[in-house]
Amino acid sequence: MIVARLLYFISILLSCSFGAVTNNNEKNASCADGPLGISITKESLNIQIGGKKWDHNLNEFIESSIQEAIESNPENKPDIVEPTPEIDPPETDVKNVTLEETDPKHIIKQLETISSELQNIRNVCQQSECVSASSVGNLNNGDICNRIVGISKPQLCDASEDNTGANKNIPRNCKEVQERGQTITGIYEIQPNSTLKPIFVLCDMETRDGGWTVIQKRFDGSEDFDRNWRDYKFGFGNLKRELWIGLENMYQITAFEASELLIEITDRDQIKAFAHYKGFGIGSEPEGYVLNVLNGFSGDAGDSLTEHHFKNKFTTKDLDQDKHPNNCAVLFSSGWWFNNCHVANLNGKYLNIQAPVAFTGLHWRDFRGQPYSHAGSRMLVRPVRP
Ligand SMILES: [Ca+2]
Repeated sequence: MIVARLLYFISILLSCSFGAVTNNNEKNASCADGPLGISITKESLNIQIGGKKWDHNLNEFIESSIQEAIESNPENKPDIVEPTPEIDPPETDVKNVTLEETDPKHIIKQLETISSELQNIRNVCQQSECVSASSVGNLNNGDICNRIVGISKPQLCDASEDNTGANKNIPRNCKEVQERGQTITGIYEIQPNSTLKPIFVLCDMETRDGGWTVIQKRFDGSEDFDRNWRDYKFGFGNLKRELWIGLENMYQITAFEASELLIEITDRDQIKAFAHYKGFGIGSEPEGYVLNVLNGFSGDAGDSLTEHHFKNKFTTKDLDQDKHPNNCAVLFSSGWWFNNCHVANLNGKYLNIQAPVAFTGLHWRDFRGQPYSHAGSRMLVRPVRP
C-alpha cells in the first residue's frame, strides 16, 4: 500500500520533470532543470527540484494523496484500505536519497527503490520487531531507555527525551565519560557521531584503568543471540544483563579513531582469560561491517581471531557473507565475523556445558579448546590515547 501511495507522488514528480524538459509554460517554469532531491524521514517528505523545495508532513502527504487519488478516479477507492497503524522506524533507518537523473525512466526506477525501502522499514516495524512499551512491563520511560539497547530505543525515548543531541556536549565514548570525571562502572549516555542520536551504553570504569565501552556481554544465557541482521545491526539485549551493542554503533565508535579491543572470557570454573588487541575496528554496513582492523595481540586466552576472522564480513542467518558453502550463522546459531566457519564465536549458543559438537557453543579455540563452551564473555573497546 505504501508503494501505491508513493506512486502517486511519483506521478506528481514526473509531471513536473516532464514539464521541465518539454514545456516552458508558466505552470512548469518552477520545475527548473537540475538535480532532484528527495529526503524521506519518519515524519517528513522533502522534495527539491532545481531551486524549488516542497516540505510535507509524511503522513499528511500520504493521506492527502490518497484522497486526491480517490477524487480523481473513484475506481481507485476499492484498492485503498484504511492505513495500518504507523510505527515510527528507528531514526537510523532514515533514507536520504539525491536523484541526479533527469531521464524520467531512471527517475521512476529510483523512486520505486525509495518506496520499496520505505515499505521495508515499515514492514519490519509492523512485524513487531520494534519493541513496544507494553512489552517491557511496568518500567517507567527512564528505566526503559536505560535498559534497552539498540532498535527500540529511539521509538521509546523520543517523546520525553531530547535525543537530538543539539546543544548538548555528549561524550563520544566511555573513555570521554571517564575523562569528565566519572569513575563508577555503569550506564552512561554517549554520542559516537554527532549526526546520530545519543545512545546509552555500559561503561566499565575499573578494568585496566577503565574507560571501556562494553560492546558484547554474556554471562547467563538469558539473551537470545540467534538473531537476524537487523538485530545485530542495531543491537539487542539489556544494559544490565546480556547485550550486543549493535554493529552500527560499533562502527561509529571504532571507525573514526584508533581503538583497542579487550576480550574477556570466563570458563565454567569462573576462571578468566584475556585477549587484548591494540588495534580494532570494523567497516560500515556497505562494507559488511568487515573486521578490518585487528592487530597487536597479547593475552593469556590466545589469539583466536586474527588468523581466521580478520578481514571477514559479518554474517547473520538472513545475510550470508561468509566463505562457507552454506550459512555459518545458521549452522552455529549466531551472527559473527564467520570465515569458513570459525575458530572463535563469542556469540555462539549458550550451553555452559561441554559442547556436544565441537564449535557449537560460546567458543574460543585457544582457551580450553574446541568442544569447550564457556560460561561468559565480554568485548570492550576504548579509544587509544597517545
Ligand atoms: Ca556462505
